[in-house]
Amino acid sequence: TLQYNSFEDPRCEGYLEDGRTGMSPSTLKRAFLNNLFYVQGKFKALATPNDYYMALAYAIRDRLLQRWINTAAIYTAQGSRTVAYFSAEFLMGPHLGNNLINLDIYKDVEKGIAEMGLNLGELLEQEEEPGLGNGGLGRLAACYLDSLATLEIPSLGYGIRYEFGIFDQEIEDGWQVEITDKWLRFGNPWEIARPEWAVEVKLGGHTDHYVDDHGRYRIRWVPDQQVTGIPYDTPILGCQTNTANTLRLWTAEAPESFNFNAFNSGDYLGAVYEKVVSENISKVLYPNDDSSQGKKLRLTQQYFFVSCSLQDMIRILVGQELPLEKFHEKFAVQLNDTHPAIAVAELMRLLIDMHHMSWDSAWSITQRTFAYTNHTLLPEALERWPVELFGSLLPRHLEIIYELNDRFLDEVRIKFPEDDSRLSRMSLIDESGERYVRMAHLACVGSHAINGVAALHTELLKQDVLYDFYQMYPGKFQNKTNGVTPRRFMVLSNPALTELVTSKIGDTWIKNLGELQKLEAWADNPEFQQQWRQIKQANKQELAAYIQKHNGIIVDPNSIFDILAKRFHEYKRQYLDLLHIVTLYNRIKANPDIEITPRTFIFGGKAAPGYFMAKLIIKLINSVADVINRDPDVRGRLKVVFLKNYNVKLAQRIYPAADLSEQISTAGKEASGTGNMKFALNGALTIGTLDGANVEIREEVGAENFFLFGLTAEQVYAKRASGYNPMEYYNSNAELRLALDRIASGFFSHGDTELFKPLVDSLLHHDQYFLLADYQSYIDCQEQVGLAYRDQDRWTHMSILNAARMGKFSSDRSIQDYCREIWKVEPVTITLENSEVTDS
Ligand code: B1N
Repeated sequence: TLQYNSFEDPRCEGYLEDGRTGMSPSTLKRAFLNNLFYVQGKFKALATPNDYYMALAYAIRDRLLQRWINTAAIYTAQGSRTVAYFSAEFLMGPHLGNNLINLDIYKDVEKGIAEMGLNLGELLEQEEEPGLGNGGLGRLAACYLDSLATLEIPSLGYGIRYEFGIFDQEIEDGWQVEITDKWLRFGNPWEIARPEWAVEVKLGGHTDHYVDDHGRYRIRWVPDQQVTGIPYDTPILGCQTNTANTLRLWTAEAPESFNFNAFNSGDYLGAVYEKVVSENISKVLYPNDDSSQGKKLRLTQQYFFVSCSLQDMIRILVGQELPLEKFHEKFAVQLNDTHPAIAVAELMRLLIDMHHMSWDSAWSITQRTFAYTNHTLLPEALERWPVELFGSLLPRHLEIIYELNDRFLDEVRIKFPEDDSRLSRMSLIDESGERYVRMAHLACVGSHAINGVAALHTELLKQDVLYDFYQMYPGKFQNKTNGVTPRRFMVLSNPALTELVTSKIGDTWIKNLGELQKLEAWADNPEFQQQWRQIKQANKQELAAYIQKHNGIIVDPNSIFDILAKRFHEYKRQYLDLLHIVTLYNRIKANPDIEITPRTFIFGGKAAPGYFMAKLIIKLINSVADVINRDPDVRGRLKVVFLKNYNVKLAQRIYPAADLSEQISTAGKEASGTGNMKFALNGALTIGTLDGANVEIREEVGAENFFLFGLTAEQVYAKRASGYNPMEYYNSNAELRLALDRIASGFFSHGDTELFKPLVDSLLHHDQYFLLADYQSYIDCQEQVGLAYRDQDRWTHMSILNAARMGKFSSDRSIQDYCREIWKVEPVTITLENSEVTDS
């Protein structure tokens, strides 16, 4: 249909534009109205905001499909080497706005929508975000998919299509309440089901050892359950390229022929029950960040998506008429933490049992296929499965792991003779008490590369958590500092700053973030400084309006917006931020005329539903907010706000409005952090410890543009080793004592001295995360922040330099490093001209 041909847009040069691919404003408008009518079955008089959102989403999806199909066609024709990113979490955030940015039609669409009397911002608000992740780890996977597509790297994201993603957080009486996230309620216009590529996954049962017809010794897995995995594909568009890669997420269903016997014998309910059990596998995301629960359903989820994905890759390989021996040449598989580490045993099983390969060939392919990223040093997050539980679900994999372990420990014995304690430390099976399968060890042994996510983290891995593995395989260890995508976290979320930057240095920084450095030339230009400040001010006003709407609190956009937004965890030390707030409050109470740079303290974040202390900290923040925000003595100098339901959508509002980014974890605990990068990119200054990527951020922006406080990781270890006593700090620091006493006294809990007792006691008697040790240093540093903010020219200068020096923290840089140093994969250019697909 050439009915809507339009040649008025220069981007369309070289191919004919039609109603489904054209990007000129008139074509887009027409497509939008067509979709409203033909897909939503509505016209303007009856349409709801959601109908409009859907109509626009489908109009944009049409534009993606052409790129997507071309991309797949070219990868297939060329047999391109492909990255498979295995992750239990993909925290994508809303798609529509991002796709408009990457197609470079945001402004045109905004204008076209406005001409129809609608508001693009309101339509974007309609999208339910796919919250299929907890925090940094899931969001990193999403940023990496964006960069892979932008860099034109053939890649697939593989994961689980959870029916319920991360819970929605409500606040009732100051407490967190969890609500199920029904993100699929109104349908998902961005995915396409591919039932024709369904695969079967076996579970449970036992193994049979037998001799086959040719007299060969074989092993057969006799499972007692089977589920079907259905892939759902979402296109992942690169920025200003034609590349559209795929995120392939698996849904679990009961097999077509499930429990035929039960059904025939009239046990209808029994048969339906089995269907329910199968479908539970992809029902819900485990809401824990940085901890592992050891639940069988979680292991089932992990195995389910890994098995589906590896079988899918074998289908692709066979489809391209490549032999299985080339699996590692076709695919580079990245294991996003140990959640998919069972893939090591599953690929072995598929190659040996299903495809009759020898152990040695299979092992060589497996090791050359996988690489493993570690994301945490926290002991409670290191995954291990009780051997019995593991064997009841995956009996064949347990045998494979035992065999792998025998061979691996032989290797260790050769390299380190007569060192039994090393053998037991390194074994894939922990046999110190109840026996466990150690997933990090499996990942290390089965991978050719092992990486941490920031320089300090990688060093600590080598010195501590994976010390023995580093001694065994020093060449496997690498650092890959995390990064974030500037498309979503700047271009989409901070359009005013994007425009200002582009007006000075052109727009190539969007795909080459190092170019932001050119802004340094403007850092002291008064006019530029003023524009920079005005934009921050406007962003703060927008957030202030959001706060007023959602919290009913009026905040002052001239105050410092001091923001801590991330998952709640004791090691992230939201509680330390609170101690600062209570200290300032105490100073005001003692001296109502004291000069204090006005601040608005903003918190956002979810706590794992079973994490009592984290939930109590949320309650304490809200309780302190209630008192401080009402107290007339404070006279507007302090405000405390807890923004509920922190997610990608809200994060996009928060970063552009921040003056101060709180990155205050105990040194040695935060593997990297990525929020730290997003804040700084948007011109916030950081107050932080020497932890995770903070170290590198400070290196890049310069020590004079970073508010540093607290013990180093080394000092923390030394203090712990020499016997840390938090009570000494309490006894010797009057302001600290006053702050803790105020909390303990029931002042923030209507006189109830029991409510926050667990929090106060944990600090006084354990203080696992060294809050009291870092308290004074933090308070002093915050004093410096307050002073610096009073000199607006100095502050703006620092803010500009922070943004200008964020080049290193683009996920494009991270992905380029992975491509070069781990995956050995090259870009493939996608053209739309003269392709089979578009000529039809
Ligand atoms: O991964 C992020 C890092 O920037 C953060 O510092 C790190 O805390 C985070 C079990 C995790 N590590 N481990 C997890 C998530 C879910 C789960 O079930 C562990 N998340 C991180 C990206 O590198």
